[in-house]
Amino acid sequence: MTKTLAILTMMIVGSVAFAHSKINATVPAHEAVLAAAPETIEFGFAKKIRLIKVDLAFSDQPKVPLDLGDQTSFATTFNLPLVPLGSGTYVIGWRGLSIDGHVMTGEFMFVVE
Ligand SMILES: [Cu+2]
Repeated sequence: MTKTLAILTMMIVGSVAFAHSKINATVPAHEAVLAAAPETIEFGFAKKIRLIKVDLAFSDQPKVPLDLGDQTSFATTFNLPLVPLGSGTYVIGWRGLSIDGHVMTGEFMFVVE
């Protein structure tokens, strides 16, 4: 567990490229270790962005896209339902557009024990 977490953390720190509006806060918090999987994930930005895509990589499984529902307009906070998959590592990747049309991407992750 600890080794996996360390490797993932390095991967995330190395790949995150924030431009424009930085991600403010995520629920669960980045690198949180939880007793149970959350039913929703939430993430927020200092300035409005428009989400293009959010996906979930669960442990060693391939990425699957998450349903954005009606959250496709410019906003500062997004809240998406999460299908609980049990114990493992959840990496949430997002891609969005800033107000000026530039693409922004990022990731955050948490672990369910
Ligand atoms: Cu720009």
